[in-house]
Amino acid sequence: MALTNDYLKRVYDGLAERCANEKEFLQAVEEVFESLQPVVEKHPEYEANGIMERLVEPERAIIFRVPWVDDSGKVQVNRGYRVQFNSAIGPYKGGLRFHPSVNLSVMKFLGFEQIFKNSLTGLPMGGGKGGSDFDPKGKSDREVMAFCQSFMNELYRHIGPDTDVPAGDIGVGAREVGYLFGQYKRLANEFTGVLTGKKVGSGGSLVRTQATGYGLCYYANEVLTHNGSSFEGKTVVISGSGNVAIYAVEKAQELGAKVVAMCDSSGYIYDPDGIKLDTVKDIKEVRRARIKEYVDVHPGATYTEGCSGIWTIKCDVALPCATQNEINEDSAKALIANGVQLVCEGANMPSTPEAIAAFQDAGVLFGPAKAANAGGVATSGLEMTQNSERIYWSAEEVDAKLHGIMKNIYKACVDAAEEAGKPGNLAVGANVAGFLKVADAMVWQGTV
Ligand code: NDP
Ligand code: 2IT
Repeated sequence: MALTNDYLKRVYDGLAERCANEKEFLQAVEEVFESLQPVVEKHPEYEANGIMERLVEPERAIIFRVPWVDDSGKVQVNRGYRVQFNSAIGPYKGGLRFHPSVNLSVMKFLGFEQIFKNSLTGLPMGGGKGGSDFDPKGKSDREVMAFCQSFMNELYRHIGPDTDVPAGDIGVGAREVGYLFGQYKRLANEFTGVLTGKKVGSGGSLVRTQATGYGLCYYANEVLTHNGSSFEGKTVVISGSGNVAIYAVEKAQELGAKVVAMCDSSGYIYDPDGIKLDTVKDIKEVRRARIKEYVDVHPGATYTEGCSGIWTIKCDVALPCATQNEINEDSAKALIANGVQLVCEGANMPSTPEAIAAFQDAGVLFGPAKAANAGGVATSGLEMTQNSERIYWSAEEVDAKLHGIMKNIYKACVDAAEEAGKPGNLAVGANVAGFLKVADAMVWQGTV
């Protein structure tokens, strides 16, 4: 689909010229704009208020030096980012990513997506994202701590429980959030809910660790059940083997599916008898080792170098949970040829535009990232509520709220898709439903 609406085309073309090098950001904006054409035509007040021009420009983007000393005594320097994209409906909220591929384009695409995702949760959270090109892989705990403390030495002046509340993402888990939180607490002399994903007992919420993966399966389950199907007996492929992937496997198995493959950035494992998650947790969560070690413990499984081959494995349901653009057109075609029924995105923007078009043309059910992986940030929102109230909810309470939120998001997507004249198109539904709330708040607040 191309942009035919004059206003959207003008704003997009201007952005493409100003941000010519930011290809991931432009990809995310184009996908949202394509969905919003009927909405912008129906609501002339959005053009009159310059909503789209303002929406694509972050309210603030901070880039900073992060110097730290490695174990050999050498000074290292990384680049830190925090993109505070939109605060129309609440304080900026979104994760921190530590990965060598991090650059301004990646930060801006993630921050932009976060605006609509957070809006879909129904909780009062604006959109933001941050991170660094620092690679925690292979670093000692002391090096990771030194980096996190230096990162927070700058970040702390830009965040706060009512201003901006970061959390984890790729390369940022409980260990990193702990070092970041400790340094914030020391600098600000405050124990507040300034970060989410904290350790349970130190301000963290039960179920936050599991929330993105569980929420993804709750959403996928809604899609399946509303299409006369379920996870029961389904063969599932889940890419990645990090936080999102591990808890997606756990919930999919609990719902009766057989998960046969997982991967890391080096390669993928295929276990036709079903993945033994305890082994994966031991390799990834306890030992921070490589997924290929799985086959040493389970000789019936195979390991193949390279991760894109995972999409050639026959499955009914595919849950990409690693990174952006991990499913290209060829991978999408391989999945379709093997009879995939549902693709539901755990990672952010894991399918290229060509892959999404291929799924839609083939009638494959498609759950877009903004909706399907919103359970993580939704539970971060629940952590913020618990911190503000200075109480903890039980695991059952948090899980029930998460489940309810994912059901509501599914319904909001279905209703908005219908309203936009694209019944059943959950990608359009997610963009429209997420956008309307933010756009109306921006109109209400005037030109700020
Ligand atoms: P983790 O760091 O825990 O795990 C990331 C996994 O993806 C690892 O297996 C990693 O392999 C793999 N991976 C990362 N980058 C690449 C790459 N460039 N190519 C191939 N494989 C890669 O991160 P999360 O599980 O937290 O995040 C996974 C995805 O889910 C991301 O897109 C993130 O933005 C998204 N997400 C995360 C949420 C959360 O709450 N954590 C919430 C919503 C979305 P390796 O170890 O080899 O690097
Ligand atoms: O992409 C995401 O939604 C996240 N990494 C989680 C953000 C959060 O604030 O919990």
